[in-house]
Amino acid sequence: MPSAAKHSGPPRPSAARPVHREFGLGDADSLDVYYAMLVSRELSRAALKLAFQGSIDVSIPSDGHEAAQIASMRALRPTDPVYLFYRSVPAAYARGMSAREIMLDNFGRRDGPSSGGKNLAGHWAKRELHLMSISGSVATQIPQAVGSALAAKLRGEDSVSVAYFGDGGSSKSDFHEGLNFAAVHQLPVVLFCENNGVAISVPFEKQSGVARVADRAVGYAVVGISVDGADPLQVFRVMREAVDAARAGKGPALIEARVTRLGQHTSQVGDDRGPLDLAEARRHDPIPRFAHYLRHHGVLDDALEQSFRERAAAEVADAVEFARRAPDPPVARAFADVYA
Ligand SMILES: Cc1ncc(C[n+]2csc(CCOP(=O)(O)OP(=O)(O)O)c2C)c(N)n1
Repeated sequence: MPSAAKHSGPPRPSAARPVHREFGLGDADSLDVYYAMLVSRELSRAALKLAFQGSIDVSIPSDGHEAAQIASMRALRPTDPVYLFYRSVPAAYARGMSAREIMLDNFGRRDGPSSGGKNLAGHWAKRELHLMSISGSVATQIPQAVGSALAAKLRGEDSVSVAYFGDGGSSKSDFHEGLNFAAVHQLPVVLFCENNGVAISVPFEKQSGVARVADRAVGYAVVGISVDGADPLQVFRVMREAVDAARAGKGPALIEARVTRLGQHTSQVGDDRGPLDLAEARRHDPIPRFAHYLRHHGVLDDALEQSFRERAAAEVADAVEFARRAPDPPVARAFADVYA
């Protein structure tokens, strides 16, 4: 198993060998991942600014979580059912939600795919992309993903369901019940925990008797893997193994991607980690790390980096202006799609 989940010490050096090809990601795939990381960071920063300006209600920064989400999504088929959580903009973008759609949801507009502007932003969903509708109650998406895996097994389909959640979510009964049920019935589901070491402000040590989320897998007799979530290549490798095994009928897996939350919890909840901790945290930023790796192996150079950054900024600026001008949901539809 990889070493300590602690967010301290220098970042690991880039792999000496170009492992991305070995892991099944070509040069173009790796650049796609890198570009999606850049757009996600721009989306996160733009949404935070819009929230501070009062243009949108809330934003949930994903800075630091990009590599874990984008690389893990790439290990799935486009039809595998995915249950995201509020910090999942990079995963939603990787699955195919456009920057414009994400901004429509941030602004609560009529054409936002998640809820047509009727839910709070952060409940990322789009039926056509098999991104399932989720609830704001932490970890409730876990038993839902497990249930959809049971449905797939009963129907003889070969899909793999995935639930994304945080370390705080792994303290909920939903996690334990879901994992146990998945293990008992050997269901094709992967539970993907983004462990950023803190649930709003409660450190993982104060909510867990085990050092790592992945350690909990032993108690349910499922595969548990802890991986450096700032390394998209390692995340892709372990996720693909888990997804392939689940699809082949070998049962569920629990993956813990150790990440650092580089921003605050949400636009509404400030950061109570001290300035020194934040300075240390920034050393684990997945974007410069992956850029360094790609440059080292001749996949990325100055010109490409510059054009990617300009394209990502333009894509997000366009999305903000598009969503700013988009129509609100009509009052007449206030009670449409609502259970009586
Ligand atoms: C059942 C429930 N309890 C409390 C909350 C309030 N809440 C929202 S986010 C959050 C923190 C969850 O932390 P974690 O799962 O580690 O994810 P992170 O925000 O760190 O990505 C809490 C407690 C909630 N939404 N649902």
